Parts: sequence; structure tokens; C-alpha cells
Amino acid sequence: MKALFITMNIRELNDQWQFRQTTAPDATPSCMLPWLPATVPGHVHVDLMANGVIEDPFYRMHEKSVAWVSETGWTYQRTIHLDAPVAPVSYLVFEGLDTVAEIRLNGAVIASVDNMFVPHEIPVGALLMSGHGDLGDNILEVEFRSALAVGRERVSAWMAAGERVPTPGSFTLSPKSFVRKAQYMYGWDWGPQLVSCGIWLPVKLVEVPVARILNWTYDVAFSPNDSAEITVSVTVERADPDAELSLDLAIVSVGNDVELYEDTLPSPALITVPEGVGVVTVRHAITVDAPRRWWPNRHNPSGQGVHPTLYTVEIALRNSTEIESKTVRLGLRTIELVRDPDPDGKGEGFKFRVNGEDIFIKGANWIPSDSFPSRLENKAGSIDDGLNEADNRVYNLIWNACDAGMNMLRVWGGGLYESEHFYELCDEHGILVWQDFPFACDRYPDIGVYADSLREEATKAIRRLRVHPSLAIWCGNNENQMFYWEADKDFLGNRLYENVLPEILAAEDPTRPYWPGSSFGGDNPNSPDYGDSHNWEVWHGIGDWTNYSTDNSRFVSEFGFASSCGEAAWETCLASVDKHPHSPVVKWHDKTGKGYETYLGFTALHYPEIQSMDDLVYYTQINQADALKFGIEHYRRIKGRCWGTIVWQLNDCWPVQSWSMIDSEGEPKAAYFSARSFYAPVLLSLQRTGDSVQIHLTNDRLSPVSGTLEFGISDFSGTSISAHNVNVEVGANQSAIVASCDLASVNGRFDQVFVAAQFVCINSLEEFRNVLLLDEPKNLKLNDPGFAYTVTDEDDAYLRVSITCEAFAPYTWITAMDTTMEFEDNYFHLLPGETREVLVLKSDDVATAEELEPILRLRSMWHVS
Ligand code: BMA
Repeated sequence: MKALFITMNIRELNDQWQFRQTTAPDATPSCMLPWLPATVPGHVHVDLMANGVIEDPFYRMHEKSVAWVSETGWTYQRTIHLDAPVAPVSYLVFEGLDTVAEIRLNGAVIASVDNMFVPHEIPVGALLMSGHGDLGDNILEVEFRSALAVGRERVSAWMAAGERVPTPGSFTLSPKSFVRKAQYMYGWDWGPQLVSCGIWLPVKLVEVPVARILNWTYDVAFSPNDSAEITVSVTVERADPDAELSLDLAIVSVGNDVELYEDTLPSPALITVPEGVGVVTVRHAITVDAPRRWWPNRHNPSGQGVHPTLYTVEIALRNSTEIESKTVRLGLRTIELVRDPDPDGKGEGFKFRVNGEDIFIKGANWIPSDSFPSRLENKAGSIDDGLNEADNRVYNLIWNACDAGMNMLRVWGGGLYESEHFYELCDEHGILVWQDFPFACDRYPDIGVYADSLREEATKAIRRLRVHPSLAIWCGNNENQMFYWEADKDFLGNRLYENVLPEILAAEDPTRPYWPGSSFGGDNPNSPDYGDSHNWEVWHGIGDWTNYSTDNSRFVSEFGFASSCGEAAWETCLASVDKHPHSPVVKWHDKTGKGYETYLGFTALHYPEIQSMDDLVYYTQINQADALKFGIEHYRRIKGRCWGTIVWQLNDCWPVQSWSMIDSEGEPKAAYFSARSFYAPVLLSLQRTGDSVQIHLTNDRLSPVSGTLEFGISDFSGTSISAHNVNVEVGANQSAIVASCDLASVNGRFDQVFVAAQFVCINSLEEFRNVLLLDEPKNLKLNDPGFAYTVTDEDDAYLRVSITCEAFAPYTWITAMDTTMEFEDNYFHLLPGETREVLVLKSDDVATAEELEPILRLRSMWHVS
């Protein structure tokens, strides 16, 4: 959303800040630091790094040595120089402060804040007009207290107050849940503990001489006569109660980021803003003929690759002149969470219906992409404005999600309400958003000031986010009911999810689905029969991913397998002495809490023993890819009972071994490449049942698909043992067994053969393939694949690698020695004699075929180290 302000005066206050230490905890270095230059938006750890006071906490085990920073108080300061008094209605706007802080202007306290998720607007007209430094220099200070220390104090005060406290000995309250701050910063099973503070979002001085637009929203009602009525509501704040105000409202274009459509647009409207003091909401209905609907990624009936349609609207507030104008975008769609009871009364469905069509959700969980979220939020606005590195990170991840065939990201409750940029990108790419309110895996104080703080936080967050067509569902929290509800239905926190949030949503966003927690539904919040569920029995329990086949959940909103980050991410955090899979630093960058040997043991169930860093990356990533492939193929086959899979997790916040599909350097793991097939709109999957292999087609398209299915068994040198060719069809939005492959001809040589299948869709000529191994990869009796390859120059951006092999090369992994390159595809099974073409993005280091050829490296499961 772009905002252009004309008579409103906005002064950015993001430069000229300095900071210093204001308290000295026991563990602090001996001297208090002097004033040092600071970056706003920012976090204190990043400022300390920039000033050479601490080393990068991501590097090696420095997380430990910087622990004192989180226990310390820090003050930020700058001068605001004024040449003239400000308008009487003026605000100091802090879009985000992390977290517990006192704000002083010329020494006087003007606000005390303690919620990271809330933007603060502090009226300063009177102060900057008449008092203190007015014409000249005004000193603005933000003094942060240690969130850890504050949390501990609050737990004690809560216990002393005696209301809603745990019975002695039953559990302890955690300081983190007493501060409204992103919970992952306290450390998670994929993230370091870096409880930073700082002015994490922009600061500005806003003068409102006449009026301003506070917020806007819209409702859409579709008519059977192929039109839609969009009711736009704009809330205006007047500074001057007598000002005659009007709003111009116009749809100015319709299209997506690739194409604008030539539709006839409704005439612009000029609406008088009713007079009255203070805040007033104006509503106006616009009728759009032949409305173009917003569709999730790959569900657009007008074409799989067509990006969702957005309508661009200009809203201008004016009196005799234009005061403020906004260019915003909206999407026309309906969304329902459908929960039909099962006919046998033993369960209830859980599925999303968009524009009247049931959508199988294919997604991943999203965590904040940096331990210091200010490094992500420091952005220009729209991607058209020129990307900085941070923008690139969010953009690339959402592009990756889209490219992998995903249609939903779940913004997980231990993180944030994400940036505008994030939701805009989801709108543009058709990525539905499941938005948790930021509570995770804990008990939370849920009365008094804590409930009030959430009321303010949620109201502001809902008003900001409800305009995004991608936003599909609000969810109360992550895993709090799952942990505590069964034992105590009035567990600490539940009043927030059962009372406070539903009340606010009823007022602010009544039509969007709300779900009290993830997981939730039925008497057991993690029941497979009701609602969504998190399958952690496999990773956190049994450890062998073949056990996903026993899960018949309705909607799996978390499950996953951990793996190593890629080499480029390791390079950012390891010294050369650390480069061994069992070194203390490599182990430090595994927070899964499994026990390192258990984690590697999970991989060893299927793949050879890990002996080098290269093995660590290769085998753990393949294990994760196969785990997700196995699980998702299963869940998609039981489509009709199950209506969604959301993988844990898409991204990382630092270099780590975690469940992510894309590491902190943005490098896709093997699982990402695998997702292109297991999340394809048509899934061809092979399921071994005793002496045969069932071949399934799962069709997520809204029309039937038919075509030719070829399948058969070959040995590793390519000799065919059986081959079949049949015509098959599967109905719209359905899954079915379309053929079966008898394994009798294998004669028990399961370690020497594979099953391959290919479906060619008759209408689109798309190909969908799959390969099934009949023994554990570590047991296969493979031969030297006899790789051969050529590299050619493709165009300005890409090189082309053409690879072939003589013998079966499962999990073919392409890398370049001593540098990281972006390969269009990777970790694929190369069949005997097959040739695969892979594009490679040119880099600064490697830009020609001659440069790539000598350093290209191919590895497969047959491996001589
Ligand atoms: C669930 C998530 C996260 C966690 C993940 C892996 O509990 O909600 O809290 O990181 O599983 O353990």
C-alpha cells in the first residue's frame, strides 16, 4: 500500500540516533559504554555489532557471550530540531518499539510502553508548540528495560496478587509470557536466545493541520447477476472540527503484476464526510460488473500460472485542496472454513472453501526470517520502489513458496504480525495467510492489564491486516490448548482465545474465520478427527517418517523433519576448525533438543552414516525431503478426509539445523525441490502395499484430468523388468487409485530395482513423474552412475547444465566447488540413460560455461568419498 501525503506533514525521524547502556547487570562488562551511533529501525545487538562492541551472535557460539546484552537497560536518543511550531494536532509515531520502554521528550515522560506489536501515537502538539525546547532542539529519548528482568518481576507480582495463579508445585510461570514481545526471541528449538531491544520500526513526527485518513476496509457481496458490490469504509480523523471534507473514491485499474485488464471501471465517487468532531467513518458502495475473483496460487480457473487479480483503488481526502491520498488494492473473493460433521458422528471436517470451491491447502509455516526482526522491516514499501537486501529476503521466500506450488503460509504464533510488504506479496502471489495471534507454547496472563494490552494490540493489527485478500483465517495461538486445555479448560491464557479475541474480531473483522488455537478441535485439541492437528508423534517421537501413513488427520498444520542448512549458511557461522558434523559449534547450531545422536540416528535409519560436513548436508536434507514427500503424498491421497498440509517450517532466522525448507542464506534445501512435485496440482504417487504398488492420481484442479500413464520396474542399469501403458482419468478435486504394479517379477531383489511412473495430461501435455525405491536407500546395490555433463551458455542470466548417467543415480546433487550457485532443480533421481537439463543462475564468481565446467560436482547415493 502506498501512501502519498500532501498537506499532512510527515517528518521521518530515523536518522541521527545514538545509544548507550543505562543499567549494568551483574554479568556486564566492567565499563558502561559511552554514547555510540545507532541505526533506527534497529536492535541493540545489531548496533553493538556495528560499533565493534560485540561479535556477531550468530557466529560460532557467540550467542552465549552476548547474553549480558539482554539483561541490560539501553537508552536511545536523538534531537528533533524545529524551525517553527508544529500543528496543534501532532503525533510522535513509533511504528514499533521492542518492548518495555519509557519515552521522554525534553526530559518529561510522554509515554510508557510495553507491547512490541503495537504502533504508538503520542500526542505532542501541545508540548512542541509551547514548552521546552520548542523552536530549537528538542531531546527525544527512549529508555528500554531488559524484557527478561521485567518478565521476572511481573511473574512475582502476579503470584503475589493471588488471582489466577497456579497451585503450588503444579507449574512455574514463564517470564517471557508476561511481556508482549515476539516469543521466539527468547530462544526456540530452531532459534538462539537473543532477547534484544530497540526501536524496531520507523519513527516519525506527523502533523495533522486539518484531517487524516485513519484506516480503511471493505466488504464484498457477490450477486447472482455477475456483479459484485464492494462497500468501502474509510475512517477519518478531523483536527479541525469545522473543516468541510470530502473523499474521492475511484477504482483506477484491475489486473495483476503481469497484466492489466481493459475492463470498464465504475465511475469515481465524490463523498461528503459528515461533519462532526473527532473520528468519523464514511461508507460507500461500488458496483463492479463481471468481477474478477482473487484466487489462491494455481487455483485460478483462467489458468494455473495466472496471478490473482487485484483492484487498485485511490482514496483521496480533500477540502479545498487534497489533504491525503492513498493507493490501495483489494481482492474479490469469498472464504469459508467448512466444518461439516461426519455422518457417523465421530468427527468433523476442516477445510477452506474459496469462491465456493474446496481448496486442498498446501503450505508451510512461516517464522520471522531474522532473530532481529528490524533487519527485515527496514524497507522501502513496495517491491517496485527498489529492493534492499531485507526486501529481497521476504520477496524471495514468498516467490519460493509460490514456485513450490504452495497456496498457504501460516504465520506462526511465536513470531510476529508480519510487515505490510509480506501481506502485499501474499496478495500478489495468491498465498493464503493463516495468521496466529502471537502467543505460543505457554500459559499467558489473561485478565486486567494483560487482556487490555491484547485488546489494543489486536484491534490495531486487525485494522491493518483485514484489507488483505490473502488473509484467510485468524487463529488464537500456537499449541496452548494442545498443551494445557485437556487438563484445565480454564488454563491461564484461555480467556484471551475464548473471549477477548472473538469479541474484538466480531467488531473489527466479523466475516473472516477465527479458530481458537492451532491445534484445536474436539475434546482433544490435537485430535485427528476434529479441526487441525500437529503431527509431532513422528519427529518428536518415533523418528521414522514412514509412520506418517498411520495419521488420518483432517488438516495437518504442523509436521516436519529437521536437516542441516546448506554450505553457504555454514560458511557464515563456522570457523575452519568447526567444520565437522560433530564439532561443538555444529552441534550448537542444532536447537532441536532431540539429542544430536538421536537426530542423526533418524537419518541413519534410511541413509548411510554421516562422516563429513558434506554428508551432513546431503543425507539430512534428503531425509527431510523424503519424510515430507512420504507424509504429503499420504495426506493428499486421503483427500476428502484430509484437506490440508502445512509443513513445519519454510524459513530460518539464523544459520541452523532445523525443519526449514529454505535456510537463512535463502538456499533451498532438498525438500524444497521435492515440494515442486509433492505440491504439484496433480500428484502422481506410488504406494507400496505388500506385493504390489498402487498408483494414485490426486487432482487439485477444479476440472477432471485424463491422459496416459506409463509405469514399470527397471533394474539400476536400465533393463526393464515390466512396463505398462494405460489411459487414466481422475475427477475434479479428487484422488483415486488409477493402476497397480505387481512386484512378483522382482523376485525379492528389492535392493536392485526401482519403480518409475509418468503421467502425461492429455489437455495440457504437462508431465508428472515419480519414482519409488523398494529398499532403504542405504541398502541399495548401486553401480557407479557414470555421470557425464556439458555446460553451455544459455543467455545473459543463465548457464545450462546437461547431465546424463549410465546407471541409476538416485538423489543426484549438483554443487559447485567453493562457491554457491542457484540451480533451478536439484536432488533428483536420474534414471539410467536419462538426460536432465538444469539452468544455473550466473554469479559474480561464475559467469561462463568455461568457469562452471571444471568446478561442477555431481553426487548421488552411490558415492566414493
Ligand atoms: C511446534 C511448533 C514450534 C516448534 C516446532 C518444532 O511446537 O509450534 O513451537 O518449533 O513444533 O518442535
